[in-house]
Amino acid sequence: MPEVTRDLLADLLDEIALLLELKGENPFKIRAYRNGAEVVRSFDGDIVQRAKDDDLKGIKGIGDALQQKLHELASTGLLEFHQNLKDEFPEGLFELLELQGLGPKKVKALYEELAIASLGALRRACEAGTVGALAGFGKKSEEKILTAIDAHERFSGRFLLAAVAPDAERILHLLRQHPAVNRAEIAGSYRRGKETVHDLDFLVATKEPATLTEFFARLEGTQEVLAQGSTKAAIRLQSGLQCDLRAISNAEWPFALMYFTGSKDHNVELRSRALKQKLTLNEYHLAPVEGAELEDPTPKIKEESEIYAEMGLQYIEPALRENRGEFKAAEEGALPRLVEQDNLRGTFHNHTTASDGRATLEEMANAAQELGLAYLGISDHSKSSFQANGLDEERLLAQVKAIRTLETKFDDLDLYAGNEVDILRDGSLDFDDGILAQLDYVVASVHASFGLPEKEMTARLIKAMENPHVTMLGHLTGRLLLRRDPYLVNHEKIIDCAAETKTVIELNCSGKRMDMDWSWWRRARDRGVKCSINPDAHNVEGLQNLHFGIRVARKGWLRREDIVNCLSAVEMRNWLQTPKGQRD
Ligand code: DGT
Ligand code: CA
Ligand code: CA
Ligand code: ZN
Repeated sequence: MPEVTRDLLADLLDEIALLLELKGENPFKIRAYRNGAEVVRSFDGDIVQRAKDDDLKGIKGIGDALQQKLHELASTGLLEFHQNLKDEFPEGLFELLELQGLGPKKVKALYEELAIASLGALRRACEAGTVGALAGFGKKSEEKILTAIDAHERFSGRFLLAAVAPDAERILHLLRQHPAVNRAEIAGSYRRGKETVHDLDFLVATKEPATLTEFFARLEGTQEVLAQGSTKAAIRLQSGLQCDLRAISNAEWPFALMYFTGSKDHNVELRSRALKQKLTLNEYHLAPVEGAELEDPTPKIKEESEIYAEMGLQYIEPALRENRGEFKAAEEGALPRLVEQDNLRGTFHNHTTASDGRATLEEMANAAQELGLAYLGISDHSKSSFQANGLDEERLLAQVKAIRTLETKFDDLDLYAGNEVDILRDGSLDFDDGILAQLDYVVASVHASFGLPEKEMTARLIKAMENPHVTMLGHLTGRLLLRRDPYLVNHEKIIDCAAETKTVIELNCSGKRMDMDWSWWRRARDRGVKCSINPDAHNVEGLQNLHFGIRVARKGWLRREDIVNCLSAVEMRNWLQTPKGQRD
């Protein structure tokens, strides 16, 4: 039985709503399930236990039918109603629902009119023009569907760092607790802090490799054992994520850790540097090439860092191992001292129930304090983001007042009143300067008109950055990882303008964004642009994403001094009070 969690209950209700929509059921019934999912997600209390105990009476938004289903699901891990509903449709239909822009109504039409129930069939039908001929579709939506299928193929099989982290750390912990394990680590893209990963690469040093592959194949949460041998195993988790295990000896540990951490490009360069020193380097050892006479014998290597030392290099942190200049810097002793988790003092860009957040101002402030932050900025949406319940002038000013009042109740947490103000199509802002001047800071973001050509989009952002009240640029490209491509912007020009206007660029570390991308930060840093690591939190848990933000900042070569929210509380107050153009 899968572990029953709040998310599982809520997701299942959402899935039922979707299935009912596919069936063409009555909209009220569908809405009841959607609402129910929302109630479960935000319920203040142990909803799972109450569902198990069949104690859901009187919870607003959960009627009799839902109570009974939640109880069945929570107590057995399964729901017959859901299973039966699902069995009415072919499996491939659910893949179609994952396509961007293709809702249940359209999927239903494609299935009923054209018997399309797989991505392949849909692609062929679009290419043959049969979809465009269908009522409610047309040439344009046919093209859109093809683009969505392309995107789906490009993204499929990858997972968000933030989404895999709980499983990753859980399994790592179990491996480390195993009595036969000397060392365990997750190598690969996860260790390098990539924002998405294809699979997880576990390594253990042990004298009993077969015991460990056996143990690994039996881990809880495993859906399928893909391979199990004497030193290697691979499993697929219920989430679909593949996990590999390699069991090696203590002596091989540093070499295997280096090799399987990658990246491949980094390994290739490292190995070719070894060869120039008449050494062979692979996942097992560092040794003289055959027949080579070396002046100094290669010492016994126990740690990964000693491999780099032996090659005359500074230790290269996993985050930097992408062969993007780290070797040259390591050779010159010029690697940056990367920012660390506990350097972070506060954060901006967080939402509350005033717009589309799920936690109140008080709840967010309490959570920030519990996390040990010294300051918290609140920036709800502005009025043009009506889909997100954006604030108008009046509500915004009332919120500022509420923030000022609440602030007096905290001794060791500074609250800052900001706004995530929409950058309108022409680059003007959603509030006039008189309003913006009353805020402590402003995050400016694009939430509409994504389709502008690069030149116009860049000019639009530049115009916003030139406003003296705009403290920082929010989620630069609007990308949603694995779902929506970035809109077109000229990063070089934006970075130059940020440097000139002293506009901070946000590293939006919401798990699905990680925007601006890590690959641009080194350039920004070298131009003197500052970064603000912001979780774009829409609930209390969202603040936890700051951890991932630090990992990605490290990947972007950022140091503590490059990140404004590493400033102390006092420094931050001064910084915000300094006119934008005079900040350093
Ligand atoms: P991923 O899984 O796509 O997110 O990215 P990685 O980097 O985790 O890639 P993965 O799991 O295929 O392999 C883990 C590491 O193993 C990779 O970063 C470097 C090393 N590796 C794999 N294949 C090769 C190879 O053909 N040559 C070299 N030099 N290294 C390899
Ligand atoms: Ca991997
Ligand atoms: Ca792998
Ligand atoms: Zn936003």
